[in-house]
Amino acid sequence: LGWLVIDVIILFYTLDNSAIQTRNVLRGERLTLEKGETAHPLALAEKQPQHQEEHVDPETEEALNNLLAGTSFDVNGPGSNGEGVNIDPSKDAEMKEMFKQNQFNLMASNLISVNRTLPDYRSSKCKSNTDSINVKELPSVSIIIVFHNEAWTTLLRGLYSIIYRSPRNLLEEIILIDDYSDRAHLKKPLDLFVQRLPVPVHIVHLPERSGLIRARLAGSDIAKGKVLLFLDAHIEVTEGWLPPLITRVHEDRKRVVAPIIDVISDDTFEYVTASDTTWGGFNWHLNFRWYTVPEREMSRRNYDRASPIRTPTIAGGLFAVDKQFFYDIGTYDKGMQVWGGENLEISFRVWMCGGSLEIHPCSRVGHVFRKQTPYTFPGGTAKVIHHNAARTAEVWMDEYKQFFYSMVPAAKQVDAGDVSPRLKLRETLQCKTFRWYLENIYPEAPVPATYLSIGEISNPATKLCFDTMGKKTGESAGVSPCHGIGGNQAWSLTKEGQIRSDETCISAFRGFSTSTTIRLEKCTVTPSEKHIFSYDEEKKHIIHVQSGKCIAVKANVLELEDCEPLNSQMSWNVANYQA
Ligand code: UD2
Ligand code: MN
Repeated sequence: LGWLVIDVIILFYTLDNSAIQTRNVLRGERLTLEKGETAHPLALAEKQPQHQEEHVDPETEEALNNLLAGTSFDVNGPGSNGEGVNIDPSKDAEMKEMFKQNQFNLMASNLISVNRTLPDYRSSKCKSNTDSINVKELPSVSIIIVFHNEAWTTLLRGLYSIIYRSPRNLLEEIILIDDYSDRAHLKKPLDLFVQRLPVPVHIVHLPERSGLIRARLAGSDIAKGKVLLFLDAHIEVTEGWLPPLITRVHEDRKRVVAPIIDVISDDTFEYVTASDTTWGGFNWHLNFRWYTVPEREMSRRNYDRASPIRTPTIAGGLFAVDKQFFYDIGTYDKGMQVWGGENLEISFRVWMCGGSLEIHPCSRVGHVFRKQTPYTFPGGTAKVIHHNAARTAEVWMDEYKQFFYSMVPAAKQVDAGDVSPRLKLRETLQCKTFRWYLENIYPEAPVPATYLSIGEISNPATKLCFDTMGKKTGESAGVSPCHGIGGNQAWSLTKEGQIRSDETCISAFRGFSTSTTIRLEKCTVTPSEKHIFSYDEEKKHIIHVQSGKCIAVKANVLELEDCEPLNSQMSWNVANYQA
């Protein structure tokens, strides 16, 4: 038995070495893989590079060689197995300077092999489910990656991870859309480099800055695969990531399916797995947000953590969709610019127009989440983001767009452009209402499906309004002079009796003193008694239902007191109140 063990160890050792050589082969020589062949490194080792005549100008060749000379292909080098890399403090200044280029630690990325190893993060259930998929029966996939000024090593690491970890016969092609970058490495050297990869890669260099939405459409328009799969340009896919996504789309072409998006640290490039009980939602700002999957959805899945999560929204960057279905439901809104908003737009549209959205917990893709965007927003960052979000609100949110405009008053000042073609699309597809979406798909949403008011809550005597003062939880709820533009003074009284501003609720809090203060707390899906209030329109009282006491303004904070009809500090106007 001892010898057997040693034999096995030696066998693995040699296998591993040949894998390393293969990966080196990919550096500079042209390899082609036929459909049906796998791109596994060991299979590639058997392949002979083809020495075709290339007519490459020497300058490009030299530029590529220079780039590759500075590129690590050492699978066992720093960062292998998904580990992070720490930069020596002596290089701190240089590291910080390089960080600015992409808003992630480029120096760390450049030290890590572009084909580094990653652990197989899947549960055993996921593994066996995926192993039982017959890949030959699945349709082919066009992977579409758009980028503006992406770094060389992150882009390559994404490409290698796809090539090594995807069944070759599923991969129709990889389409790269260069959204008018101005970095030399993304031009001719990249063109030449991708020709040498063992799967077909097409590059389109867009003649003007188009934004990620129109860039993705440039990709989908030329895609030959039956399924489209969009990815950001700074990702790494993990073992077994592809078949589960494609299987779900294949079984039902109206499903749009995303992987779990793991975190590649922007600081060390460590691969950190994300929770498998997280789904996508959104808040009043129309920001995409991650939330814990509610009990309702866990039980629908019979508590099977390998089973897909029906999610209200997707983050937007990584998802698979049937190409025909993507076109049937109106691709993207071409009126959106640069970045932002398209993720909620496609999420609302898919659900409201007869499709569904899923997160597949057996598919994991790492993504470098950044704290800031590194690139320019032609037209101004806020303006672009408000423009895109306003288009989503105008087309899809019906009366609920009020929540967005109350919270983000600046968005009202921005020209949303012509939304009539999108409204027409909604009409043609006979999509359901936003209320239907909130009631049936996302009852946990911070935007309440049924509400009695939306707008400011003001005390006429003092001209003070309920105000979160930008605080979230644990603090006394404040008031400040009414300014009439919403934002921190935007509140909604919901049918259930919550008084909420986005995700923050007011709550009756009885501390050690005899008085009861009103505090800010995170809203819960089912409100507890401390969160339940009612409005007496005649007396203008806001009453904490359980105690029967009234909210009064006292020295710039809110308190609960015995209700008195003549106390002007207990008198409230609730904007847009409708019982
Ligand atoms: C998230 C999504 C992203 C997109 C965005 C909202 C994930 C992991 N990422 O932001 O895909 O849905 O939310 O719009 O879900 N790019 C261009 N042209 C531009 C701007 C960006 O090609 O004008 C590229 C960029 O290089 C990148 C991709 O679009 O490859 C997404 O941009 P990002 O990585 O800055 O967005 P992210 O991850 O913050
Ligand atoms: Mn990204």
